[in-house]
Amino acid sequence: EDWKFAVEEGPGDVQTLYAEQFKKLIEKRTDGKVKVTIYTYGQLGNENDLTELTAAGAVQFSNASPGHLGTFVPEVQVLSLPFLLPEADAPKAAVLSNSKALYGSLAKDFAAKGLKLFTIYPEGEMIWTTKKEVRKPADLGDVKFRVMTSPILIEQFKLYGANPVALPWGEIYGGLQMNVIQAQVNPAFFIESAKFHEVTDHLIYVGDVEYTTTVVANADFYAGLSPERKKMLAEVRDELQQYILKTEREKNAAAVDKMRKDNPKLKIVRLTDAERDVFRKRAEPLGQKLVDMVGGRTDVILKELKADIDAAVKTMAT
Ligand code: 6CS
Repeated sequence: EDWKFAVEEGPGDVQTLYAEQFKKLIEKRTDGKVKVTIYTYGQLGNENDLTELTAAGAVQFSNASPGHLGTFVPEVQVLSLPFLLPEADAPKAAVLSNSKALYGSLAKDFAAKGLKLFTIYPEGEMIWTTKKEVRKPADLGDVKFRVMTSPILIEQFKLYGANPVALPWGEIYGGLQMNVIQAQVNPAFFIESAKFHEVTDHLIYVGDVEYTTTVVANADFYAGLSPERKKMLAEVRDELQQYILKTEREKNAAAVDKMRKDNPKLKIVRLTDAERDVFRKRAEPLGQKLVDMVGGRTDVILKELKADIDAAVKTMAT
């Protein structure tokens, strides 16, 4: 048996490291009966192409980050809302790994599109890279800001005062270089590996949102697996949640050090609490906007997710 696993990132990136560890564990546990082949970004298409290929059964597993998947499973955009997920690592990981709102309610919307929601994990704090210092919405007035392709991100950055443009990530470097866009947002490891710090010179830490990704399987493929295979996959999934958290943290920390060395002119800005609160206020209407845009069960999922978040924060604070 051959399982294809397509990721949205390049060699050495977080999603690729996850897929490589997945391959290792699956091949070992099946004594090589299952062979996993990994496809990195661009080999089979861009982010949105990968989701279509998985839903169609041409690949068995892929990463489908909420930042792009909103064009296909609109309800997943609840995960893109800023100032929502817990900030502390433990409750954040707990929600992403186990939330009923996500694996019960939201998973149904995945299933309706032919996708089995396999797991969700964080890839790091989103950091803006810009060509000038940005501390407040007025600084963004003349900034064409690249965002991922989910529609809610356009709304978010409009509320923030920018001029957002949705693009696949393969177009970011050239766009920044040609000054077609002046800013983009991604976790540190990705900024470093895609070299966006060569074509922007400010790293702005806003502290508004975590980059999350989902791993999906083709729904029919998954439904057709034996109970033993499903059990194995569940165990591998749990093992990998720990692995990827550690990996993601290490990679993000190392990337900031490397970027500082590569570009001594790089200016690192962390918004103060007061500056951050201005963006938080701006983002307040976003949840309702999403509910209005998507409809369906989005309001229910969002309410349930907020309850799961509150519960995780409470339990883990004690
Ligand atoms: O900015 C993007 O579109 C890409 N960023 C990351 C961290 N992973 C893949 C995604 O497509």
